Amino acid sequence: MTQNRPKLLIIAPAWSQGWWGGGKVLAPPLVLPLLAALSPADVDVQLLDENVEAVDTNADVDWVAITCMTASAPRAYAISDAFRRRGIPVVMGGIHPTVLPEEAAAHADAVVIGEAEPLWREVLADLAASRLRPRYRHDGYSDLIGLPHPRRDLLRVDRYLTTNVVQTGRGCPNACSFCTVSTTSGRQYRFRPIPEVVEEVRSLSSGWVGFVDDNIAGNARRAKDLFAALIPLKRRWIGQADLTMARDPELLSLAARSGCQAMFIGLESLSEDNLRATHKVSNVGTDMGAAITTIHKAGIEIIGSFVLGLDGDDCGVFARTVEFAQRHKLVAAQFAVLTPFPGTAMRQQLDREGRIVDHDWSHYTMSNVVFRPRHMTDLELRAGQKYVYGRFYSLPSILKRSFTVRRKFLGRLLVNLSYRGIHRGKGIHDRLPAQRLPRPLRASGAP
Ligand code: B12
Ligand code: SF4
Repeated sequence: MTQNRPKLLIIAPAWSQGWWGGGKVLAPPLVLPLLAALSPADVDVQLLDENVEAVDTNADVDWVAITCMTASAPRAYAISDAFRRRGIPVVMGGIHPTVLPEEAAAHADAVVIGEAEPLWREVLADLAASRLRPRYRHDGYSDLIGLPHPRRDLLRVDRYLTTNVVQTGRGCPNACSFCTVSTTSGRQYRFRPIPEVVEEVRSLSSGWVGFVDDNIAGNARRAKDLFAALIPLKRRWIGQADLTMARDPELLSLAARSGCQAMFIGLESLSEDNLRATHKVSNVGTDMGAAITTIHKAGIEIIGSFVLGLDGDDCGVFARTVEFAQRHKLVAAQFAVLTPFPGTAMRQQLDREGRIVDHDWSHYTMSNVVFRPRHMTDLELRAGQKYVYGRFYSLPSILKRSFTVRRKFLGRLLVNLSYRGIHRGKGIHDRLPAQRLPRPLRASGAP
């Protein structure tokens, strides 16, 4: 140790695509300022998000901690190896090491399996006493009571569109087969006490707030209490929810009155068979178009998320999906290539069927095809995603969707132009071979 206050560098490694253009990134990974806040005051913490700042593996630090998602795992391992070659101990945690601790252990002095809250101080105490263990695991999940406010002051605030990211709860009772959340965060909602959330939101700098809960409206009673408590704060916010919120007018009204501008909603697939097969229970049997209209009428925009390449999809899925997204005037949309993340039921299924063809985690970005689709080729799936993005974020489509809600025209336009920038500019389709749309897209009637 170089001095009395050990220097801890906490790193979020970059993933291959980056996430936002124009020199700024949408938002920081919440885990960075959260880990800083959980650290004792006698540790000198520095945060580094490689998406906005380069990592210097010769930095003058005593300890390194790295958070890791699947797409950033190879980069995390490379950074870790470089620090460890200098004899600096590295602790690794996050979704990917939690699901694959043995793999991460080959690149770290310690792997934290699961949530940091119950373990982090013990890890740091062991680092200080030079008795780090190779694994730290806490059975169960933290109760989310009394969490410290994340140390947003340690972030490069100038590099983000906002640092106002807040989590009010964790866990999800559903188990969609393509999703990691129920594996890593548990199948029960856990909620922070509402007064603590309100206090944190009140403490934030001006501007909009992003709630990173997987489904902020999943438990209607709690959501109503939360939204009611947020109303006096007069903040504008964006969150994630599911379509079931359309069934509850009171919930919708409270969400809108509390400042909800838009919800990121997993629409996933227009095929009922796909929804059933992937256990997307919140959408099964739902008239998605009607639900979208109801949410829009409450004054809440929808950023839709779709998965392409599910087993029920043929090449007609591309035109159908983008037409639906345009017809229902989604303010923005993400069209992900099905990606079998480790720890998901989808991966187990595709593995059993011998259909996983690419094991390079850096390709697990939802814009590469790493498995063999059932009713199309991998090239068709990649080209199909490119076609969908190109059509949804074409200027005529943007203008058509933006003009619909008069008072929100400018906001819609800006959001769309940013997304257009991401999908056209900075690499999301860089690896797609230049070629014309494949046969089935033409057959599906796509222009
Ligand atoms: C908000 C969010 C985003 C935001 C913000 C991302 C950002 N800058 O952080 C946006 C929309 C930009 C986004 C983008 C993407 N996301 Co995202 N995202 C989320 C979401 C909903 C919440 C993440 C969050 O902030 N959680 C709160 C923090 C506090 O939790 P945490 O990071 O898990 O950390 C806890 C533990 O894991 C652990 N821990 C984590 N790291 C470490 C490190 C150490 C040392 C220790 C001790 C402990 C520890 O302790 C923490 C506290 O308990 C999650 C779903 C989820 N529930 O995790 C998906 C999720 C993480 N995203 C996912 C994906 C795939 C992506 C994209 C690749 C999608 C895409 N193609 O665009 C990109 C990649 C972006 C990137 N690498 O930065 C997947 C990851 C799957 C996987 N196996 O990797 C998830 C799990 C969603 C899912 N349904 O499967 N995402
Ligand atoms: S996709 Fe959404 S509803 Fe399904 S398990 Fe993941 S977080 Fe829950």
